[in-house]
Amino acid sequence: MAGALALGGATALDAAPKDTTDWHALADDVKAEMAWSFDLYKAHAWGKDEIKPVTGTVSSFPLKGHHLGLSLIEALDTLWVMGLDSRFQDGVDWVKASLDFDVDGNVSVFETSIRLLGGLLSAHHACGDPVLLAKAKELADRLLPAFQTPTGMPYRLINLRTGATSEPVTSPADVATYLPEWGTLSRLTGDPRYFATAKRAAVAVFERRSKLDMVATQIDALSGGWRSRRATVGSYCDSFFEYLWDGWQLFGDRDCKRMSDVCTAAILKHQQVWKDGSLWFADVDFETGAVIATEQDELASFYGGLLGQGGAMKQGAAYTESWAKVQARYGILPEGYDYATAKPTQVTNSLRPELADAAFTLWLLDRNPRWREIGRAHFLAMKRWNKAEYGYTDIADMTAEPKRQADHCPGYWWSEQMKYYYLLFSDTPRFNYRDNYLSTEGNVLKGFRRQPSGAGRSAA
Ligand code: DMJ
Repeated sequence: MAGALALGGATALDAAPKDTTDWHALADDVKAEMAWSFDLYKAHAWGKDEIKPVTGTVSSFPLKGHHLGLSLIEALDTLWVMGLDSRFQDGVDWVKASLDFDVDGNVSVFETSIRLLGGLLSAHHACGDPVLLAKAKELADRLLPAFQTPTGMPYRLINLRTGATSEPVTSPADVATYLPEWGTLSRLTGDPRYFATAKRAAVAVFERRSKLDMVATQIDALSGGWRSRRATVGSYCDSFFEYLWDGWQLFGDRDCKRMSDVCTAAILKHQQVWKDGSLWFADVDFETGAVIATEQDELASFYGGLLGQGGAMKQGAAYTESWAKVQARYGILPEGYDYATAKPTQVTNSLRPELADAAFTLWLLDRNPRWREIGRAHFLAMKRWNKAEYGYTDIADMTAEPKRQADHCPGYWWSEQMKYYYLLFSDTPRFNYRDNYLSTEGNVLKGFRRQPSGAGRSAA
């Protein structure tokens, strides 16, 4: 079935046996797993950042040793779109009664924004409660001083209470993954500073691109100088590219569209590698285009969806199929994979959502059933290998037989793949499948439909 869409015409898709999957029953299964996991989180880790699904203990993130209810906040809009309304309300009530950002500790500006700020905004989009918006605004105001640099690019870390900043050496993803959340905040509050700050940071990265129109993984927010030469679509650069497109998709910002087009053209020109019929994107020197590495981050597997959104559907479909082949071979993707040797380079998997993200994004674009199949395989493998006594966990070794579990459930699990699966399979009337926006963290900032519960499904 590989490349069914990309190759066009008569393909393996035509010859495939008729799919008899009951997609809505599969969606109900996803919803049941979400409810089961959330109830365990509530019983053993309520208000904590992360549950450890093997031991039933907890871990904190993004603060060290202090909890902000990360998993609960990340779960909110997923619970809502699944119609798990009483659990959604329990979470909202906790936020209103207990969430306090006045903590003397350092957080990653990027992680805090995509996860907590984005989680609060998507929950607000779901129910309209003004307290959620007020909390989101308070958090953004605590993060804003990080952007006070000569370049407009933020420091990587900020102290939530004092506003003290640290770690000016940062990455394009850390610098420029703000526009959808911060632009939404500007729209909702009428204060233009959030959008302007986020856009200035994104433009600052773009303006420092090389003559090949490429950016690298590390940059100094104070001097604006590059601290690396490696261009990649994986970790450190991934969501920079994503949010350029998203600034256009969500706000119609033409500068964002232009920047996105320029970056995509350079990636397709200098990084595209076809090997044995599969498409990969090499890491290259951002000034010369010379190949530096053939290793791929699993994180890069989201990129097929982004290419499809930007109009490069052939490459987007092919790249997603490349990762789907690895999934078919191992069940669970490795955190690192070398396309030259066709072997994992890192055997862990941090309960990653990226391939499900790409499948859902491509399905929104063309409704090719192939993307549902990839999402189904991702979900069923997760159920088989990642399920533990107290929820879903990372994998320590995906090559071991049976696969060896770690003991950690990242916050994004609650916001990302569980939502992608459900939206991919359910045809829920709570979501507008034609006009919507999901952030890099899977937070829905546009496209929820509030309507009476019990309304039937429709594939609108
Ligand atoms: C998520 O937190 C976001 O998608 C981020 O942009 C990178 N990937 C992680 C999940 O793997």
